[in-house]
Amino acid sequence: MRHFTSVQDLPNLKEALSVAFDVKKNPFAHQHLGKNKTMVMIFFNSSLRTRLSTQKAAMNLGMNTMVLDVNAGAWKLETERGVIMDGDKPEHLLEAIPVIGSYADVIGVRAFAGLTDKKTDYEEKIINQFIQYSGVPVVSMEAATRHPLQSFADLVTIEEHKTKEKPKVVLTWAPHPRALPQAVANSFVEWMRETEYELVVTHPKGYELAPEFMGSVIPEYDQMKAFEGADFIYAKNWSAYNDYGQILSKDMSWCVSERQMAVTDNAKFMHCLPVRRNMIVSDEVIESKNSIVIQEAANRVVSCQAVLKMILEKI
Ligand code: AN0
Ligand code: CP
Repeated sequence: MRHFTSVQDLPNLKEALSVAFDVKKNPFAHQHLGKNKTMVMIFFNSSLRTRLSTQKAAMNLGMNTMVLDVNAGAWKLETERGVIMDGDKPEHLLEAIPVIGSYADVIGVRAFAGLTDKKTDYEEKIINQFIQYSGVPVVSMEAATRHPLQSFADLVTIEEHKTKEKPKVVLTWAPHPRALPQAVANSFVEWMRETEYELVVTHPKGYELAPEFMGSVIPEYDQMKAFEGADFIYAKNWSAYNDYGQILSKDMSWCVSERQMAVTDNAKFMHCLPVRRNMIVSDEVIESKNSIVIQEAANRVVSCQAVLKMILEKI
């Protein structure tokens, strides 16, 4: 594997899972792979988990790490070609990328959807330019349409906690005060569709995800019905795809509480974090013994280490 931006980049999902369980058991067994190799992490957006877990994964593999927050201390970057650069952005991405590439053996990039222009976001312009111009392997740390390191960690977490071979996994929309990208939800659906699990997606009308992610999955608009007999509840807010980037509902009845959890089959509760309590999920549910959000976040090291290991083996 050279770049990692989606589940499709993995040579094989089952093998990737076994690499993940192996690095979880033996985190320091492959330090020779990263010796004298440098991971540069570029953040266009904030992060707690991705920032720390990616660094930790790289360090476990013996790599050195460097982190750059583009919006805190670096030159502001112009991303459009052809612009007369007489504004507030002194540097162009087209110089910045190869320069960063010259310092790095692997680059991690976080560049969220702008949520103003669907075409620009869904073409994955920023991360694709890193792939095209950096000369080194590129790992998505959440791009415009996907968050594959998160989905991989989610899959590892479900594999660890499932009590049935084919658990019922429910992705539910929940309200949020700000417009958020569809990336986590898109990616979760994309990864779950690669498994044998029963996947149900529930959201208010208008929040349909892009058809290329949903495939043959039909949304269930009745949240209570979707939750019936579920083994895993995966909550997430996203803004509308069709009315691109819009907030169409703040219906608080979609906030995951004991009322909905009661109709599940003792389901585990998951969320990628950061989560707004009592918007997305009630205090009671996130604090309950069925909440596995911390284990899920811990597995971010595991998914990233598996990905970096597979990349380093090919450098
Ligand atoms: C981001 C999102 O929804 O894409 C990152 C989640 C991992 N969340 C927020 O901006 C709150
Ligand atoms: N889940 C996740 O990616 O968290 P951060 O935004 O804090 O990195």
